[in-house]
Amino acid sequence: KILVTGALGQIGSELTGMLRRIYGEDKVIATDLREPEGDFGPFEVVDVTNGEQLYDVAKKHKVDSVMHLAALLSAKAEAFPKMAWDINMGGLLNALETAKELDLKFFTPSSIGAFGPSTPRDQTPQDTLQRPTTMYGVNKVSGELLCDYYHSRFGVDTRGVRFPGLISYVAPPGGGTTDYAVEIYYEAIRKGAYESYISKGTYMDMMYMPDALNAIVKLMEANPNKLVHRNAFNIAAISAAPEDFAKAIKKHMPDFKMSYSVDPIRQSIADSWPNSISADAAAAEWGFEAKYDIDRMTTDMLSKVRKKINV
Ligand code: VAH
Repeated sequence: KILVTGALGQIGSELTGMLRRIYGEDKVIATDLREPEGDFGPFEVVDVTNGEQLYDVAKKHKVDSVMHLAALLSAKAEAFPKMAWDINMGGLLNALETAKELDLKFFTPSSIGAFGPSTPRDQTPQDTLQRPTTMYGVNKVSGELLCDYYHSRFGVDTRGVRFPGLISYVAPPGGGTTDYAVEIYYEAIRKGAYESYISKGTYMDMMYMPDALNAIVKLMEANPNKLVHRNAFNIAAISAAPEDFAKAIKKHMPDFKMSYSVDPIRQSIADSWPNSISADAAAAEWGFEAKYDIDRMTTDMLSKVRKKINV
């Protein structure tokens, strides 16, 4: 049985559905700060900064794995750095303590945000300098080290991936820097135009949600003896700048209009991150591969978003 924290978030909402399809609805306990609307399957309200509550729910449902996704993303963390530390690090420590006490398998994501301006920018290697300049990045590097520590010191089976910016249509991202790459599809359908808060020529690694979800399941099912790394594996799919999304959308909507109105805060975060990262270690150690390039993703996103806002 698997406990998911942050189950109503951008990743959590889709991961919960996928895990239930694979392992069975009653095998996945979804948790989040607030009750879901409508029928959502087995669910518990959990505030990950309340360690006792998290432990009690994990024990009550006799889970054997934790997928810890509850966190503040980069832009929100930069606006509320103290709160970000409390949630991102306090929540992680509570989840790791629960995993240690109950001997649970453990997944939590890191991010390309775990790298900083002094990190090699292109095809960033798996093992390299990590001096991020954002609170989110500090949380992600600290989280990677904490998860490795719980593995080496207490034998917890902790595993993680460094996610690129994730693009999806089920639940919106909240407070990220890469959210423009999701908004652009909704605005293209709604208005045939998008004003990007990230400037032209700003490359970041991006990934379509199906590739991200497959990576999580594949890593968690990988043979632990083959893992040289654990927290956290670089994974990558699409290195793109805003104009690349506009170009891909124009293949379907020739009249789509792209404009720019840069947000200095999120631009400075984006500028501190790599242009592209290397997924060599993930491919070698557990067979990671991405299936969606920007054109295949755009075709799917436009049709799914059109259906969702039933245009
Ligand atoms: C964010 N979507 O923008 C997240 C992610 C790599 C970006 O960490 O903060």
